[in-house]
Amino acid sequence: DLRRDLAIESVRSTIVDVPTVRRHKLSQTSVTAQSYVIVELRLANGAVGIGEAATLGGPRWSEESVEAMKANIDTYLAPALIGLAADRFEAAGARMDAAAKRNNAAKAAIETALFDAVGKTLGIPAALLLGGMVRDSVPVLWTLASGDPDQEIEEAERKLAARLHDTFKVKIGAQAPEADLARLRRLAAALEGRARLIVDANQAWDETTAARCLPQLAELGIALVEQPVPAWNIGAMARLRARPGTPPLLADECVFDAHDMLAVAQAAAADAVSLKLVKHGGLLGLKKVAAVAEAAGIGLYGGCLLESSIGAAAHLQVFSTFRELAWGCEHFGPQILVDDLVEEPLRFADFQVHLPSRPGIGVTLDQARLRRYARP
Ligand code: MUC
Ligand code: MG
Repeated sequence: DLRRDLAIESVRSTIVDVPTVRRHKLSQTSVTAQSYVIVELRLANGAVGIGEAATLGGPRWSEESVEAMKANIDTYLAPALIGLAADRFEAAGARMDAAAKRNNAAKAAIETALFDAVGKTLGIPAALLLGGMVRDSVPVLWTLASGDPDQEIEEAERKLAARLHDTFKVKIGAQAPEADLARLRRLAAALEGRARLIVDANQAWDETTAARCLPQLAELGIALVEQPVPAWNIGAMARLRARPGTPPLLADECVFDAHDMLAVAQAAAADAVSLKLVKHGGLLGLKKVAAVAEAAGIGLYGGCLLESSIGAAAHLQVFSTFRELAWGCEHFGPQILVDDLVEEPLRFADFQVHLPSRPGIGVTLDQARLRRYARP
């Protein structure tokens, strides 16, 4: 019977390092390769589901590293699931939470593999297990993060000409605010009337610096400012947001679980929230955070941690189910890697990334590429 066939038989985790096409610089780190844990989860019926946990520069963006994730998946999370029916998604979440605190990216990779395996078994996209699709493509931005404005303008021009991206997120905070403002002035002037700009400071500023710089960003036409102050400082986000001349604020590192989202909503500390599997612990956790945001009138933004087509496809499955996704998404990750990990990469066209139509999360792991990028 189906229940017995769906029993989780084994979980395999592999660390991979995939080089990026250029250096990607954030306030707290800089990378030339992306490291992921790829999960392959096998059911008794032979179906294999896949999932991905992304990091950015080791345990610097958040506390999880690929090495820690692999250890915790192999030692604690996978053993807690063996024998459970793969379609008991909430029960699997409860078992994983009992086996390990937080470890949200590791849990998300496993839960993604559950949705993929069950979707493949039933011959349906994972989105149908999450409420069903409202859309089959999502507007997708590109991130400018070399730190060199000449290179960034040239890169943006190429993306615009290819009709791939017309919104750009600029990573700021790695240098003095005045240097970033000068850089943004150049980008805004070069792209005026043709592209929309947002910025992400990755917690780099204190409240005083943010109070000084935010009105200048608004004057430059910056449409959204992501996590200008440290994640713990929700009070500062709320006070900044209440000041006249502050552009809309996007919560990123300050919202991991639904309780964080509730605190941000109660403090009126954000206009939008960046939704990411690595933060919310899985597709169901991501939907719960989104529901709290929706209840508070906070807009949804489809966030990323530079995932490959595996992680991006998983995000698209859940993003496709939202009635409103006001700010589109940023799943440009597959395009910044020198190579992808799947047989058919996601399709980027007309400023959108398209939901794959195959069962599960919709992509197939390329075993040869997995071996090529696997850490020895
Ligand atoms: C972040 O903080 O948003 C997403 C895109 C990017 O360039 O960095 C990441 C993480
Ligand atoms: Mg961010």
